[in-house]
Amino acid sequence: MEPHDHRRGMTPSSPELGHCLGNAAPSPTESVPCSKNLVRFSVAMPEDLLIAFDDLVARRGITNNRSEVIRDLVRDALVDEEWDNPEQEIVGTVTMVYNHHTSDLTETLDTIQHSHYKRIISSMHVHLDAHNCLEIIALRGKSEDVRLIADALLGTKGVKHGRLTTTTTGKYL
Ligand code: NI
Repeated sequence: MEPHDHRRGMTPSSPELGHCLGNAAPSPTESVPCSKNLVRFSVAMPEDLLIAFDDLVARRGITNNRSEVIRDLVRDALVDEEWDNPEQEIVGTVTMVYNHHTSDLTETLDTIQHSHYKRIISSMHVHLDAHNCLEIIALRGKSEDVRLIADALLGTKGVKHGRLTTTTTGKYL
């Protein structure tokens, strides 16, 4: 697979990127890796959308500011894009809760996991009480494979609640 570069060939001198701030140390409110150049650009949006955005920034706490929240949103979009490519190597976690007394359930979940041991890189089992179990499974592989494994686990009869959390290897962020 082609290594993909989300910067799409733009360099800090590209006019689209505006003024490059160089490697100056970030301000206390800017949590940006020092190894990456910061570039300023202006954004136009409807006023009511900006008001709603600022409310979102405020809800994220005092360490956040517009720039940090925009960076997070862009990274979220890029991770979603990685997942949209079935061939892309991604990372995800499956979280599920089930009653281990349910007939065949534990065995079925175990069989699925053994069938995909190369893609399941870690798992944690928590006995929540006398009946309920919490299982957290970390997966790494092509997004289509990870989705299939997650669907098989979460679709197993008797799983009370479960969710696939989609994240990234971090290589392209
Ligand atoms: Ni248990």
